[in-house]
Amino acid sequence: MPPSAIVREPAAGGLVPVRLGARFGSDRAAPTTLGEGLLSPGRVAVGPLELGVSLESHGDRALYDLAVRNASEAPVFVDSVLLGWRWEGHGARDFRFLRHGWQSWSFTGSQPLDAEGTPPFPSGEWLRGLHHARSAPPVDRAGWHESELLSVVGATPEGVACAAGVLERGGVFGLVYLRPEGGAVRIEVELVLERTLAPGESAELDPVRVALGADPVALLQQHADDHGREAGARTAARFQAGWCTWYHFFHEVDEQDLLRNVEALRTARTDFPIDVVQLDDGYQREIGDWLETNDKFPRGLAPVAEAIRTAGFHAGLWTAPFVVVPKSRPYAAHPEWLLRDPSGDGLLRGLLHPEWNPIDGSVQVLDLSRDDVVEHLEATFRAIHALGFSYHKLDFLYAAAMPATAHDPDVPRAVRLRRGLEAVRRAVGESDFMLGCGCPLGAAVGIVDGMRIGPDVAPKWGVDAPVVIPGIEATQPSTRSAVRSVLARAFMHRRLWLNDPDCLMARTNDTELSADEARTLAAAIGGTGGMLIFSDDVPELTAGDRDLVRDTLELAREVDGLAGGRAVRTLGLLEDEIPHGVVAREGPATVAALVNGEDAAVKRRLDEPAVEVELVAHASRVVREGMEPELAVFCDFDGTFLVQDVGSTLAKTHAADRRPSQWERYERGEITAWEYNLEILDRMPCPPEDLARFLDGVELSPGAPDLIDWCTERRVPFRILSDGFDRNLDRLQERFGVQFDYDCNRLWYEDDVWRIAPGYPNPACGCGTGVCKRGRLEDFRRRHPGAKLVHVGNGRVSDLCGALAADLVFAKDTLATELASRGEPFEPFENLHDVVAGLERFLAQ
Ligand code: 9PG
Repeated sequence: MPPSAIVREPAAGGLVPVRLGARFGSDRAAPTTLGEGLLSPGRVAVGPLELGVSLESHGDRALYDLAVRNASEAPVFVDSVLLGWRWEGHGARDFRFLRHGWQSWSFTGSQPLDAEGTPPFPSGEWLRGLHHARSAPPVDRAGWHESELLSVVGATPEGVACAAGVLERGGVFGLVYLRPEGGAVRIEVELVLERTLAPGESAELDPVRVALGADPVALLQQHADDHGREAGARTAARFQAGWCTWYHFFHEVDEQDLLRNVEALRTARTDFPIDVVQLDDGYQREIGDWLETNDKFPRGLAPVAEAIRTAGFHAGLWTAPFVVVPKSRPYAAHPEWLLRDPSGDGLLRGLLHPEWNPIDGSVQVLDLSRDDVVEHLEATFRAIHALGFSYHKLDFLYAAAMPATAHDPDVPRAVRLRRGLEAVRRAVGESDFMLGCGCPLGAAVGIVDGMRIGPDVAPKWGVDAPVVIPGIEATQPSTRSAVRSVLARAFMHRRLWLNDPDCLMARTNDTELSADEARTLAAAIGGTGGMLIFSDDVPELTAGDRDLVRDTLELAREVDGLAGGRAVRTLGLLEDEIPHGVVAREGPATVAALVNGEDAAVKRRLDEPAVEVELVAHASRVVREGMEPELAVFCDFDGTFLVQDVGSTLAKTHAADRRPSQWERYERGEITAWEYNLEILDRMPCPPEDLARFLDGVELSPGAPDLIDWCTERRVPFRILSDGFDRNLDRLQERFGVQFDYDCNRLWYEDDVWRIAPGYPNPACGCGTGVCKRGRLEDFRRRHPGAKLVHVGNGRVSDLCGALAADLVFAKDTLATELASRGEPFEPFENLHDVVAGLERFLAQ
């Protein structure tokens, strides 16, 4: 093993430092020089610069912290800093590497590490700049392979691999260059800064990480673990299930299409247990005018958000916040807000989009180095949030970071993008869900909750030859390309954010996808455990299509539940351009999706459980083992999981006048439990601070966390069923530091009053509540017929129908009295410690 290696691993050899370098020039416009020094810790002089290198070595991995200082008497433009190693001592000769793309849609898949390097881009610098941090590679990179943000390179039969990358957080763009050199591999990481430093001025750079090991996928997972931790990744959002307008209606979407689907989703809640309804491109007056609608949405956005929310969903809105077209208001009012092209002669074109700009297709880009632009963005998103949208799909984000002439040239491109994302976050608050799309990945870590990790899906497998654009075919909408990136980037899920694999299209009508292809998309989405958003015209779905949506939702949720969503491993990552699938394991549970992205039949195998399947072209197979629960616990919230009853206490304090008479009406059977809720709580004017204060005073029932732990340890599904409200449950989970799945009603604050919507009403049941607990138990039983269902509750209103549908009931208070008077069996309990003890006894029988 090489003695001077900074990272070593018994089988995988060592990484020997080769060079430290910087590209610099006298100013931004001047040609750059590549200066070199030794890659060693300390202060290293490179031309007029002093590079500060600190190295933390941990055996098989190392972290570099870097700073660059202008040690000269004149300003220096720093284009980039680079670090290089030679990977040797592993005995392998034939390598493949992961070419990882710059932004969501850019090509990500494995390729052979041949001697030619990345082929020259065939379609010009501007187009290359849409998918690469650099619109042209430096000439000395000829013969090198290029990957963005990170890469892993490995040799399969030898089982050796090396990962390298930048732990970006919006300071620089990281690039990884690789090339074979005899039996060794040269690996260089380059940090693109593009900033002028005054004499004596210094800049800190995002950290660089390198690691060696036997398994390329494990290396990527550890790399992303460290990246997420260093950059404060937001990985804790609940599983996102939703519906989106785009992949059925595209630009043609109108208010009626949306409302029809909201209604269909509301009435089919049990078939499609989703939370988010997201309106995509097509509603806005012009690109850039996000608060005004076109004539397909004649009433504006407010009624749309209202309709989505009263149907019980979170309202989601698509925007492309950093781009504008000439007909938009910001463009007309503030030409100075726009980025100019790199030469400074004309405006920068962020993309060509004839649907957005029928005149010449050109779309311009806001200059986020300007404070007034940042303020404009913040105001826009404050208004979107105030309209009631709490899920934000932020699209075409790369445009903000394209090479351009900006108002402040020394705000690096990654920082421009970061400033824009931060403005949106400030505006929408901590609890709204931000989804990055068309986004350079590293710069968004720590700000977005979700990230599109592949190109657009399409209702067809490949890209039709006449529309192929040379150099970016792999980024153009196609299900094949989406599947490739979704499988290859699976390791990022819940390490950097929640992965958004793009939408499921389950329809068998109105699509060019074969049944196998639609199922392969579903297997890739479900098997990787990312977000599940489907995009079909709901009333048009056949029973079989609906089953595919439901099954995929279930699969994705299950996989996301394994090892905190971090159990997924890509299969065959470095073997073919399209990986062979994914597998997720925890304890006795295994979920795998075996995928054939090729155009001919292949065999795919799994070791544990031993499975070998022959898959025809574009087909897939989902394998589930050890996933069937034997037991599932459904627990009421108010008065059961919680000591207090939030709803009835609020009613007592804030609707004291109306409460007795409405309760009498309920007792006489004139109104249902949900109608009682509407009478008492809907439009209640209690200030949010009062509600927050009240929630600060409630307590968990003794044993509540133990019950959750007991279930988690035994992989027993645990679910809160509550006729209370999501907002309160969310707040209390945060306050108590506990996490659980729940089905409940919706609550939001709008125009100074509280509004409510039912979660899972069931007119077929006599309970009349917003969440029919019997309905939830029966739905679970249909899908898991072998499981024993446990219900824990205290009330005779919402808990009774659930208790009657369960195999084992823990009851207290009025539920116990009611069951006793009916002669129904139950176990009495005082607190949730008793329930844990009772469950132990039940299992021991
Ligand atoms: C709405 C769509 C959907 C989709 C996004 C994004 O290069 N292009 O011209 C290009 C057009 C559309 C596109 C990606 C690239 O899709 O990913 O989900 O929201 O915008 O216009």
